Amino acid sequence: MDSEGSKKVVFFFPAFSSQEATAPLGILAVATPLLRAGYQVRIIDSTITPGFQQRVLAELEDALCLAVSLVTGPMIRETVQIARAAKKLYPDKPVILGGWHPSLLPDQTLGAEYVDIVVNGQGEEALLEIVQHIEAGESLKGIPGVGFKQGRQLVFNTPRALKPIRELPPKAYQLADFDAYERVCGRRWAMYTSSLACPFNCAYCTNEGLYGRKWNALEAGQVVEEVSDLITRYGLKLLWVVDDNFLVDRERAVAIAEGLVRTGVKFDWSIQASTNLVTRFTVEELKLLKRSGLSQISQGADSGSPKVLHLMNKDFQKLDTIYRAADLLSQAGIRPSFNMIFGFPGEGEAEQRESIQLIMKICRQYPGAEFWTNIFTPYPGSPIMKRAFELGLDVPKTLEGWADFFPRYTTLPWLKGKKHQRVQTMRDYLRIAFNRIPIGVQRKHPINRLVQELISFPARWRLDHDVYAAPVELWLKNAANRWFPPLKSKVDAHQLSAEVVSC
Ligand code: B12
Ligand code: SF4
Repeated sequence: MDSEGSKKVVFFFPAFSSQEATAPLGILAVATPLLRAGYQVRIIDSTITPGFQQRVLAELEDALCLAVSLVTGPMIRETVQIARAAKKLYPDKPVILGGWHPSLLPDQTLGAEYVDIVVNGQGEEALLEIVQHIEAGESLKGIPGVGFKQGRQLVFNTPRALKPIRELPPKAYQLADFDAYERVCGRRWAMYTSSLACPFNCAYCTNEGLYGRKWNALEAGQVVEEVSDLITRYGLKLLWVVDDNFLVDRERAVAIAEGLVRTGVKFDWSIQASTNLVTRFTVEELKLLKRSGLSQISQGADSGSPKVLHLMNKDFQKLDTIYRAADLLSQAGIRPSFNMIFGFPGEGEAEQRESIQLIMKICRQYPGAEFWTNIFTPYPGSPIMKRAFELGLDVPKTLEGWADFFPRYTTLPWLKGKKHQRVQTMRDYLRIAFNRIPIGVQRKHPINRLVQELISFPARWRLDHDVYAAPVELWLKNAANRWFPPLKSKVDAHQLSAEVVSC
């Protein structure tokens, strides 16, 4: 059967190499206008779909097109695999790429021979218009935010103006197979957005490129209504509000907490926010947020060095606010979760020590606090890219090349060999020195847990004294992992050392 008269759109979501599996919000967002316009939508997420390639090809047989959502990094591997297979079997069915990577590098992405169309930025209206034009056999010329091929020529229409979140339709959560995600991840959870953009512009962050800096948000009442409906309808235990900076409007945050407490819905939720905004709240207000279910705030502490924070364009965050945020959140019973970045241009061993000292101090003083570390990865579209190029960074020239970008590119021109090894070893010791709670549930073998507990003491000593030679504890940990693997690892995606995004 061909696609004559078809009203079907097939979405593919490639594995993002993380245990934190749940429904892809980008696809749920762009699916709603299609459903409203009478199109059928199929989502194939490789993380929960055995034999995903055959499934995509089978679904495509009577469909109009294939649409893929991806960010820079390992997701590109399966994107290329599926797009190539689709083009081979159905050369006339357009392959559309949307999401962060195509938005930040539209030219290079469209340059791949197996890509027909790219969407730059918000996709709700753009994709609907594309699909309607494909159905009608019309050219895509003039559809804002869209790049396409005309013969061998790449054509880019004018950019599409950003829509504030209040004007965007709700996400199509009804398409998500939460049972399947729960089987893979071990936890029944979903993502949700209540605001867009962030008023700041950290040098390593790509957000301004896609969403600008004009923070805009849903009214508290709408958030309360949508969230409580989601939790009860799908039996969710956890909601991760993936807003870039949830706490920009203090009164709105308090009103959301009050509203959620009033509904009586019981669930955990977590947010991303910068420490300077956390410290504007009183302990009483934070306790109210806690009563509403807020269990964790993920914050970009990023460095313990004022010099590096300045280089990161983070003067809005003083070191003191990191300590105060840890203190206030601990008093309120909300887990303070911090991200740290090692290897930012300009950081040396002295600054790395400052970061380690910050982590050690906070973790000792506030036992509930946790730190997630990353080695700096320079992403296209972030303000630091210019400096990274000056320092000798070389980036891939093709779409396929970016598949290995993360984590391979954590070996940087200014952080390689022994320097890189040292940072990796420090991070390994930090992982065992203090406990952290990932979203994905992986039940450790009891012996493994005991080993981890025992080696946490020497790990802390090493971090205190800056001694990393002959890392026997790490060998022990690896051996324990090999001999006593996690009790029930159902994770499909290959696990990397990916650690949460910074805010
Ligand atoms: C949730 C999230 C994750 C989750 C994903 C969970 C999941 N099940 O999907 C987890 C924790 C796994 C994760 C991991 C990582 N993430 Co992440 N993540 C996010 C976050 C916070 C929200 C994404 C989201 O769903 N947003 C809500 C949806 C509705 O918005 P959206 O994705 O922008 O979608 C819109 C458009 O992009 C477009 N669109 C999206 N898909 C499609 C598809 C089609 C066909 C079309 C037409 C349009 C379209 O239309 C949508 C609606 O307007 C973003 C930050 C952000 N502000 O978005 C970072 C972000 C996407 N992550 C980022 C990074 C760097 C990572 C990591 C590499 C971090 C790390 N060091 O470990 C890892 C690695 C991922 C991997 N291995 O590939 C970067 C990506 C930069 C880039 N160049 O791609 C971001 C932008 C953070 C940042 N500010 O730098 N991440
Ligand atoms: S890292 Fe966080 S605080 Fe900084 S600009 Fe990006 S979203 Fe905003």
